[in-house]
Amino acid sequence: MSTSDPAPEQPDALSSPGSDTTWFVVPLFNEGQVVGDVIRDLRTRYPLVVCVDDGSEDDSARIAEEAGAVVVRHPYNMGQGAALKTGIDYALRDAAMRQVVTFDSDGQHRVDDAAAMIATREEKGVDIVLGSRFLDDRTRPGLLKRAVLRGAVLYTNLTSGVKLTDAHNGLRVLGREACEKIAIEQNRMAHASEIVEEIGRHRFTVAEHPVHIIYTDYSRSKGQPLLNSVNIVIDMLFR
Ligand SMILES: Nc1nc2c(ncn2[C@@H]2O[C@H](COP(=O)(O)OP(=O)(O)O)[C@@H](O)[C@H]2O)c(=O)[nH]1
Ligand SMILES: [Mg+2]
Repeated sequence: MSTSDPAPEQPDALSSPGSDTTWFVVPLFNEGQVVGDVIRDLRTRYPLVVCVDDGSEDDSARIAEEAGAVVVRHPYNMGQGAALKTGIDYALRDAAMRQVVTFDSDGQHRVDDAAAMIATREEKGVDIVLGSRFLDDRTRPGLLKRAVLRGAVLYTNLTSGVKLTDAHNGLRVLGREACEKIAIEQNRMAHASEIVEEIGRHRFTVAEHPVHIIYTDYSRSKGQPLLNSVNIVIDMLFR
């Protein structure tokens, strides 16, 4: 940021319960069009935000930084799984951190849902709260995407022993112990199934929480192509 730019507005750190002990980990790859609004919106309630920029070719990193996030940069594109690992490791360096929220940078996640999930973790006393777009009817993914996501859930429920309704939802709240123990080795999109398998392996307690994933023309044009589910299966089989 140049010295002539105004200092970023300081959000009220007490505005949401847990805001001083919760780090938002935000994977970032070529989202310059939207990431500034996403980070500003988030930081009105949760000031601790780390974006992991993963070799973006646009000005995503600069925009995220100007919006007030800490930005950690990978030297080249390593994948969303690798970015989450980097962001969680960063958050673990804060001794006061009690939980991490993984939150997308493309505007598909709602801060209200994250806040409700943080409250649920507290109320239920569980290690982890996972977002699910299939617990209510707010999210409309389209028939084919719905079928692929359902297939992913069946597969992950079988391999992990954890019974979920949505296995590939990027909105999660992970308590500190889960952050310390869950090993993410799948650099790319198979990390979502891997996280659920790790939850099963460590026997962490889990609650699901309904979330609204917002599908826009922007998110559809940029998001993971359905064909990528084939790559995910291959990644999982040959790890
Ligand atoms: N760091 C990093 N983030 C990524 C990568 N690919 C996607 N993302 C981010 O991860 C989030 C979800 O990715 P997206 O492609 O929208 O997946 P979808 O919503 O499941 O279709 C978004 O915030 C992206 O910016 C990547 O290779 N590296
Ligand atoms: Mg997306």
